[in-house]
Amino acid sequence: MSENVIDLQESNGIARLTVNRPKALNALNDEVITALGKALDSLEANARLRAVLLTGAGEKAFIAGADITRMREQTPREAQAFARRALETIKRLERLPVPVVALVNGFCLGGGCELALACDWAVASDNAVFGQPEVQLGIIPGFGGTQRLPRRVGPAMALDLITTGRKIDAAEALRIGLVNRVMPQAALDDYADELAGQLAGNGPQAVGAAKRAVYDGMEQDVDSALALETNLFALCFAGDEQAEGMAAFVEKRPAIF
Ligand code: CO8
Repeated sequence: MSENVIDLQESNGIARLTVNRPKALNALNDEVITALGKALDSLEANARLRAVLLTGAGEKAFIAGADITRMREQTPREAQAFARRALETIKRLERLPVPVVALVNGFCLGGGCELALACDWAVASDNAVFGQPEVQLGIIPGFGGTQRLPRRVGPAMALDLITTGRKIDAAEALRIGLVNRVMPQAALDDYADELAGQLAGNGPQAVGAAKRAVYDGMEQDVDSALALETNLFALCFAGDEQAEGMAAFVEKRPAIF
């Protein structure tokens, strides 16, 4: 197994995960999913972690999908095992208690788009291209796209993208709410650092609770989800962060979490 199909760097609580197969436009295969799982072992054990940036190596692609040359040979059972393993790993990324930002620096197709959908934030370069082209290959999204895409952009637009397989540019991705921000490719890294710094400066317990309220809440009926929010809101008052955040406001100084 190639050791560096995922590159993980961390500085001041901000981790940067880079899928590193630029010759194959960072296509996802078993090795990448395994390496992503190992990187997640390290991130989950990191008490200093405040934010994660996920991107693809090179200037051309974020991730151009699952590796078609591998999938081509798969039996139904192998495809099911691959999809299950990838889904479990992607869910771990989504469930990290810190914000995860997809830095979409080019092609973001198929499984790549599905990985970006599991991130809390998506920031795209203006040359990014998005799509779920699976039906053009005779398959459907298998890394969560049929579920996360409609939750992100609504069922009508999700079905538009999934049943045509058409590609959209960054401007359209922004308009439909698939991404949060678009900027020139040369500005992407600076913006990512600024955003990660901003996210990392907020109360980490509060940010983690906010993620739980949103994701767990979306899986429940509204009354149960609102009760969950109330419980998590109340829990914020049991820790140190609320005291520091509110003291800082009253004392007219930045909060230090
Ligand atoms: N898988 C494997 N290799 C790829 C992939 C991919 N998804 N995408 C690009 N590559 C490779 C190309 O084969 C090429 O390799 P080589 O130089 O050896 O020929 C290299 O990357 C560069 O690509 P291109 O020469 O094609 O570059 P272009 O600029 O001409 O085109 C595109 C770029 C438009 C991105 C084009 O490469 C493309 O269409 N790629 C495929 C995109 C796609 O269909 N993605 C969806 C895949 S299906 C999927 O993701 C399903 C997820 C769920 C799986 C469930 C588990 C079973």
